[in-house]
Amino acid sequence: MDHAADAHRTDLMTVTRYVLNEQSRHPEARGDFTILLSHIVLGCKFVCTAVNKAGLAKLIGLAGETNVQGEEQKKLDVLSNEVFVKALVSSGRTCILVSEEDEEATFVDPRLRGKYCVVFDPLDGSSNIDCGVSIGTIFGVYMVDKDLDSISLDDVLQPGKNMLAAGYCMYGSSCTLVISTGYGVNGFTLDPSLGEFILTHPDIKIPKKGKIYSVNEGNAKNWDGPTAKFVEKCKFPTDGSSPKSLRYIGSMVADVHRTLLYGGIFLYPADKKSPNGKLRVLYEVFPMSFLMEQAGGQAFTGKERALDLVPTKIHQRSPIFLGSYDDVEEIKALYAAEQK
Ligand code: FDP
Repeated sequence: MDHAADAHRTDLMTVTRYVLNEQSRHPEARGDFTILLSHIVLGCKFVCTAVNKAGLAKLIGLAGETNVQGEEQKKLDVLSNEVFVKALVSSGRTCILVSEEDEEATFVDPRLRGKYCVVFDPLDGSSNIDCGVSIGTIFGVYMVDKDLDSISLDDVLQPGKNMLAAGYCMYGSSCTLVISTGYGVNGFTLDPSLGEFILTHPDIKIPKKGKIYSVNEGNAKNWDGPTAKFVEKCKFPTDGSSPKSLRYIGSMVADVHRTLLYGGIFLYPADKKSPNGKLRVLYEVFPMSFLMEQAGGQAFTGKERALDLVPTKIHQRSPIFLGSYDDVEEIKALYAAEQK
C-alpha cells in the first residue's frame, strides 16, 4: 500500500472546500451560496450516474415507454430536469428557476424561498444521448436584492454581466465541473471512488489565439456575409498563417469545453432560416460567455458583447461567437466593417 500517495489524497481541494475558501472574500456571506452550490453538485452527480447507466438501464427510451419491470421510463432530459428542480427547490436558497425543459419559469413556494435565481439547461446536447457523445448541464446564478414576496420575471431577465456565478458539468469520458464565481475559472473532476469533485484544472485561461474553429457548416448556405468571410479565412488564411482545424461535436458543453482548454472559436451564428441563431440566451449563451470572459476570452453576438444583451423572454435565442480573444476580435472586425 502506498501510504505516501494516500496521505497526499487526504489534502484534496474539493469543490465544497474551494467554495468555502471563496466565501472568505465576502465577510458578510453566511454560506448561502455554498449551500446552493452543494445542491447543484448533487444534481450533477445524480445526472452523471444516470447518464453512465443510460445504455444499461434503457433510460434513453422515449418518455412514456415502460422498462422490463413495467415501470414507466423517463427520458434522460426529463429525469435530469426533475432532479435539478428538486435539488434547487430543496436547497431553500432559490426563488425563481428557469429551465430549458419548462415553458414557464418556476416561482418557488414562498416558505422555501432564498435569494438566488437559477437558469439552467439540465441536459444540453440531448440529441447526442443515444450515441454516447458527451453532454452536459449548464447553469447560471443571479441574486435578487429585495423582498422575496415581490419577485417577478424581471429578476431573471437581466443581462449576463449581472450573473453571480456560472458553470457547466460535462458528462463525458470523465465527469467535469467547470465553474466561475467571478474570480477566474476552475475545473473539477469527479473522483468516482470518493464521490467528490476534485480541483484538477485550477485557474483556466484560454489561449489568446487558437487553431480550431467549431461550427455547423451544414448551415453555410444561409450564413450572413461576416460569418461566411470568417469561416473562409479560417480555411484559407490570407496572412500566411496555417489554416485552422475544424472540430464540431454538436453538443455545446463539449464544444465549449474543448474551446476553453485548447483555444479557438465556437460559433452558432444567425442564418437566413434562424435570424436569432439556435442557442438560448439565459442558460446557454450567458453562462458560457461568462466563463469565456473569466478565462480571458470574449463572447460576441454579432452586434454586441454577449453579456450586455438584455433578454426580454426566458427562452430567447441569440447568435453567439465565443472563444480566444484574438479570434473573436476578428469576427468583431468583420461585423464592424459591414456596418460601414
Ligand atoms: P441539442 O440540439 O442536441 O440539444 O442547444 C442544443 C444543442 O444541442 C447544443 O448543445 C449544440 O451546440 C447545438 O444544439 C447543436 O445544434 P446543430 O445540431 O444545429 O448543430
